[in-house]
Amino acid sequence: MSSSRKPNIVVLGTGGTIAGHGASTVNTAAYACSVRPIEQILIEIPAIALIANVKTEQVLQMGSENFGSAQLLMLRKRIAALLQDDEVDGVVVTHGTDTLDETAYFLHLTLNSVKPVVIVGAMRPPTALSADGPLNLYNAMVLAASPESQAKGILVVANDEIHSARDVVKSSTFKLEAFASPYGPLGYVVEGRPSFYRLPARRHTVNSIWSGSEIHQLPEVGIVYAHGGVSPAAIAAMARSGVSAIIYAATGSGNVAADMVDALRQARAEGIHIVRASRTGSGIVMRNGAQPDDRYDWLAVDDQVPHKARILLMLALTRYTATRELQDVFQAY
Ligand code: DAS
Repeated sequence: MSSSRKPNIVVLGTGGTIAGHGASTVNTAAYACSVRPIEQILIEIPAIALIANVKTEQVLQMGSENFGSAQLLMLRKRIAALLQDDEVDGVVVTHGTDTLDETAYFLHLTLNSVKPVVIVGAMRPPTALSADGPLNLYNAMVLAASPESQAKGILVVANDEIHSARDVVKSSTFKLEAFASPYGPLGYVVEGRPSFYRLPARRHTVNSIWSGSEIHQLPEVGIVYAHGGVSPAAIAAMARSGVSAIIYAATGSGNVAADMVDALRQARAEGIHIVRASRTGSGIVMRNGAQPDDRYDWLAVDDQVPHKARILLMLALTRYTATRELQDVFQAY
């Protein structure tokens, strides 16, 4: 891209609160989601035309709580095709916030390009007082248009902060600062200028083993959430549902109640991979720490939260079946 021309950015609209509509300006919880077309959302932010040439595509119009493997694979395919086009300098995806962190991580692990890809949503619909969508989207465009964003993996921008797709998690039901990373944001966007202070250390995009391959289908991986008095029946039911792996969102550092150990070992004996994760939301679950993973042939999640570990494991299972190789994936990505 020559410095004299504005970058060409493609914005893919998928729905969510950023495309919502409330009956009144005080509706910040009860409003219609996924109704405003992406073209209209952009028209209402004229400052964007000053920083980029914009094309839009309405690829979906639905709440991200409905996203599954089909939507992830479709988005990856479309974005990959756009990134191959020499005329496209970057891509922005507007997305519901509920599973935005999962989609962002999936793309972070599977896109084969150094061009900026930014995922953005909003916690309030555009009709609400102090709506956050317009500035979030403007900041996403700034990032996608900036050469500084290249080769940093998929970025999520929210509430002025730039997050790595690997680390970011939606961590509030309503606050504007709903997106957080356990190690902090990579940087900020302020008044149309991105400032980066950190880089993701783990493998992504062009250095990820999945970025070069076609992926047509993802295996089923389920999550079982631990609690006091949790029933082993939850594991048995999940195992019967036909999953290839179960992520057990265990208590604390990956502790497994005595009752549950047998059920998880039984599932493993039936060929289902078992991953010990934690429901705490941050920190490491160490292999052979709270449980003898080597003896049970289980996996330990390292530091990923259960719902993002699920994305990583679905991809890992497209390549590997051996416990050792799957464990290496958790340590590398
Ligand atoms: N329904 C939610 C979603 O699409 C709303 C949101 O965008 O926050 O994820």
